[in-house]
Amino acid sequence: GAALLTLTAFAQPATAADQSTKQLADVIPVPVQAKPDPRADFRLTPATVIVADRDARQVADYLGGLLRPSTGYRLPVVPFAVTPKIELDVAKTAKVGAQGYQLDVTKRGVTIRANTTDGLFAGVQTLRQLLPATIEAKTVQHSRWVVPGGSITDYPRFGYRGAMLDVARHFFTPDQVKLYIDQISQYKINTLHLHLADDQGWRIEIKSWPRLATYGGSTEVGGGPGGYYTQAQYKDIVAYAASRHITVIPEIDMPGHTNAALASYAELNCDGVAPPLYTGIDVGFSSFCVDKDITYKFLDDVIRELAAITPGKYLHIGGDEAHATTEADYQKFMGNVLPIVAKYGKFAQGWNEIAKVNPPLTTVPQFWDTDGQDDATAAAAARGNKILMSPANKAYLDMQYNPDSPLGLHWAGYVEVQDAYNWDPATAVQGVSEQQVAGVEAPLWSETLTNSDAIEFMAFPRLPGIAEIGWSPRSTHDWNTYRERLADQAPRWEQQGIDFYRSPQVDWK
Ligand code: TNX
Repeated sequence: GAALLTLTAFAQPATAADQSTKQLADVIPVPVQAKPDPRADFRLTPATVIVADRDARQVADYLGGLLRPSTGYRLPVVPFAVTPKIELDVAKTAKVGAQGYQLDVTKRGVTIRANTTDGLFAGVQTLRQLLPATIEAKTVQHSRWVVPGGSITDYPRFGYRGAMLDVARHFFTPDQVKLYIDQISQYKINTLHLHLADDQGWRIEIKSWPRLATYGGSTEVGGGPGGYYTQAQYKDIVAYAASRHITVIPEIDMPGHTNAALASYAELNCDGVAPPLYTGIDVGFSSFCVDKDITYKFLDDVIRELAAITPGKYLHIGGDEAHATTEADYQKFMGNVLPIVAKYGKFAQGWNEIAKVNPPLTTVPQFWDTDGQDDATAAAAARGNKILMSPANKAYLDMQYNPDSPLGLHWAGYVEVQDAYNWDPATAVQGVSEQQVAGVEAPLWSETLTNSDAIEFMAFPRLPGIAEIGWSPRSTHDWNTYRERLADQAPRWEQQGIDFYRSPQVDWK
């Protein structure tokens, strides 16, 4: 992206080609309803102000931060309505619910109204995509900043639209996590699930068990130096995510995927012997000692400390691939741990294996299978648990696109851009219907990924497809129109420096 950024920065003043060629619905995720009014285009000029009262101030500042570098305009945030304006208004807004927004574009300005600041933020992401791609540049551009006229009414199909980042197999720094937060938030992703502990690394400071981070976090897949977040750094990531209207859900995987913890404290092992740190990519060989009291004292401490620094309602306790734990032990273990989560005021999320233990109805099993079928998940849905959809052969961003992809795994198959888009959460799992679905999540496991370029290459362009499935109405689902809107994102990603995969399935702009 850097080379192109320079080119664009010195490009000639705007030609007709970059004037208001945008259509009002030319957005990902595609809005619920868009009524274009071609006589009502709005042109952003040096005179434009951002109108926002106290409630809308944070989103207004964020919007100003997006628009100022490339326009070079002052775009002051003012508390009174003057024109030309972009007005952000938290006010009772019919039809759009807690996360939606109403966006109106006239010659005199743009108004975004929402019931909540989350809704305003979503509306700002839409406005951003309605401007020319050069709006994403980091230096002043000579573009005509035209927003197509008309009205959008928009709200999500599912309340939960997530991305997961595995910081355990390879560690990613707070800045790398923040960059990903910025990238995913443009597609109205509202949850970041951080996979904080696995066999290869423990990535969060726990003050009562300090060796988890200092020793258990000291390496990663391939034997590199690893790393961990101090609680202060974690809180800073959580706050940064909140500023992008994203809730962080931290995961400590258990009872399997626990070698890093077992290596850090010998007393957590049934035989009292700490195994060595692990830097390979096998799964299913480790387990907490289900019959030892210290296991639950330990988990009480971990969950207490993690709950205290996590404002969101959910803690993810993993539960997947516990091949080194017997079925009876798994039941006993989860029977002991789920009440600890509740004791610290949180609800549990877990991989779909957790459905086997008849968890409280507030527990959210996350479906990750590939065959669209799991009796325990269907039974949990029938009891009233909401199910989160991450079918690995559709939603796993760490799957290779094709056999030649330089990064990724393929145990769930190859997942091209069209595969990641062409599925429906309401029919993805037998016995789980639309009303029983919490939403969608795109997990990015990091066995083969070591830096932000790698994250970007795997997430883009598949993540926007998952985001659209989670947000846009079922009736809008259409690969042919989607792939055209997706092609339009490419110049934005180039401006943003996103190193995306140029799938041959899309005619990139
Ligand atoms: C399966 S998905 C796992 C992870 C791996 C991933 C790689 C799941 C719940 N467990 O431990 O990282 O496959 O794709």
